Amino acid sequence: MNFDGLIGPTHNYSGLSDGNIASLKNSKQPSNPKKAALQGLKKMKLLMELGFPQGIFLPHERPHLGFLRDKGFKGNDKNIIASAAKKSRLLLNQAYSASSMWAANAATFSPSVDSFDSIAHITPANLLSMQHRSLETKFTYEQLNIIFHKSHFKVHNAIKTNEFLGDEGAANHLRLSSNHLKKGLQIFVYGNSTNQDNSNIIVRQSKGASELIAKMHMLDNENTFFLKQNINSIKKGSFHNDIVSLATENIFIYHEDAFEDSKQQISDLKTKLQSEKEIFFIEISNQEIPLEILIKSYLLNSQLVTKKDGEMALIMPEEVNEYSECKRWLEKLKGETPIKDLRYIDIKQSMMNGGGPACLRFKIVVTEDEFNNINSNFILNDNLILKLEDLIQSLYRDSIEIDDLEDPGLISESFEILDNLTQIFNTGSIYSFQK
Ligand code: SUG
Repeated sequence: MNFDGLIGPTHNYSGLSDGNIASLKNSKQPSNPKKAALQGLKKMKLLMELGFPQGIFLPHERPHLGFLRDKGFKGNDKNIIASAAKKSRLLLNQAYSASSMWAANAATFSPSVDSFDSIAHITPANLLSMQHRSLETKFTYEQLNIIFHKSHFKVHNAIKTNEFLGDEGAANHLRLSSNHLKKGLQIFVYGNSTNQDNSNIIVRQSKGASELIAKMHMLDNENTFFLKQNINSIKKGSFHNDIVSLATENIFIYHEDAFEDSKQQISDLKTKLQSEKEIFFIEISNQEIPLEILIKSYLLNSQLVTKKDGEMALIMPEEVNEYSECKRWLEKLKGETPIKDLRYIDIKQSMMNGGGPACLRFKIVVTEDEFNNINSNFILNDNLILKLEDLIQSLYRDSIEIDDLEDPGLISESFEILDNLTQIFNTGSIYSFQK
């Protein structure tokens, strides 16, 4: 099942992510938080229609006034925003980012079947490479603990070492198995040993962090693989691996330029696989789809799911339709694999910040017993959808320009929405403004 991040009321475009083409290109465009949240919900509804249980994460508290206080801004909430607006627009924008919507970066998940202790492990991402994203870690940890019961899930602390070991969660983590609940090969995709190795390119995932996670998650060496990204592909805009490769069960699709020394690494990876079922290794060549087009279209930032009848569905952003190379390749894919059901969805508001369908979700693999130990308040049903749609329609703004972040009214508006959400989800007081 998947958990999607409900898009928060301060969704905006402030160009905070170096190396993320869409974030920089759309910087300072007006955003539409109402539309964004409804688009996100519509994607969740589609998954439910396809027969999957759908979880949801609450948005994080924004503006993050604690962050601005730590940076030295003083006074009441309005004073803090006013002085940040005067002294550092960057800090103000960071404090207002709704980036927790991209749940693929919330954490790394390992299913219980893969771990020595037969417990499902979850480690929140530290997101060290981007200041605005690093603000997510603390609340993610708290929220994961509210959702996943201790009896069946181990929620770890995020990686924190003296070295700069960046971790971006599931966006750089793949798993291959003959079937979700069978033991699988976990693939940790990394950019470099530390994030500082390449002075002018931001490499978000470090090998060191991935290794620590594999250890904390009690994974078997035999069923773990560390796969190095191709630095040129990062340079061209693949800031997370989930833009140039994807895996679900026995399907692994990747671009020929996604990984360094690809032929060798893929061959090493194959020797580690002990699956009784055929594993499809589908490499996209530059001739089929040039890397630049793959990155622009977000074709592989899609959700690949196995439906009850065994057929697989691929849920892609509408933007894929703009590229004939992608359409041609998809027809071939349909002919050669169990992927038969192709869906296109409109999540333009998220796409404009570099977030496709796969970025918006945190994928987990659970047994029935584990599923029953997930806080059911965070699992969507028709009634909850209606309540959320109603709240979004009535209280979310339909436009935020970058200067609106100075508007003192946005603080109370945002907190009112979050307060309503805690009532809908029955969580009690979880945000700092409520304590
Ligand atoms: O971290 N964008 C996010 C997009 C995350 C996409 N996630 C995955 N590929 N899994 C990021 O770069 C933009 C924020 C801004 O510019 O306002 C932003 O944070």
